[in-house]
Amino acid sequence: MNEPVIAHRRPSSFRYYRDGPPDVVHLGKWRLRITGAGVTEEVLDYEALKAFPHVIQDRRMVCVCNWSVRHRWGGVLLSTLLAEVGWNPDRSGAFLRQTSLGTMEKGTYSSTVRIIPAIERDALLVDTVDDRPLPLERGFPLRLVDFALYGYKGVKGLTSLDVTDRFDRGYWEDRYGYDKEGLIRPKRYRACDLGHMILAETPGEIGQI
Ligand SMILES: Nc1nc2c(c(=O)[nH]1)N[C@H]1C(S)=C(S)[C@@H](COP(=O)(O)O)O[C@H]1N2
Ligand SMILES: [Mo]
Repeated sequence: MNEPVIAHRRPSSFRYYRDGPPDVVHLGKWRLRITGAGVTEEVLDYEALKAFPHVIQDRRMVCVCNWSVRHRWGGVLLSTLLAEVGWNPDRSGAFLRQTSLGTMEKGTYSSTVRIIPAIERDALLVDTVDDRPLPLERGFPLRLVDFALYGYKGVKGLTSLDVTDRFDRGYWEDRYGYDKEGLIRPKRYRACDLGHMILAETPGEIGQI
């Protein structure tokens, strides 16, 4: 995991380092397409997404480059959306491949997570942060976050979710051999919100701090 050193000083410059936020997203044209093995294909527009129950979660997100931040994240539970498309652990794919809108110049960003643990951990399709719509660079209009996993496992500027039988490698896994699982490791992280280092004592979500 050789991350450039600048990550420790300026986490913001590392938040969109693959594709970059799109210059603009037209909400009227934006769609979330859910497809894949053993689910009913569905294409949701923003209004349809907003019709699902909106939950707020106060949780810490952690980047593999050793910084973290706690926010009030708002959105739709992944379990809600998967129930909507008829995902069933017995006959649907076990993995979820997420793909971003991306940019013309740099292409898209993708990552795949395990569905069952994500559901059990109340993974969230986030559309607000600290009670405001996500800014473009934070992933407007939608991003997935599983808080037990490093940030690179959650795609910002999300436009498609594909249920699959394969645990595909995503951008960073392919390119730099990042761990496909992406489970947060016990060690010290900089808490940007607190302005000091914190110690994660167990693998997975940093819940208490
Ligand atoms: N589309 C897209 N999503 C992405 C990334 C990216 O480069 N492109 N970076 C990931 C990484 S490495 C992290 S740590 C988080 C950063 O989220 P933040 O902007 O809310 O800090 O977004 C993740 N999702
Ligand atoms: Mo990251």
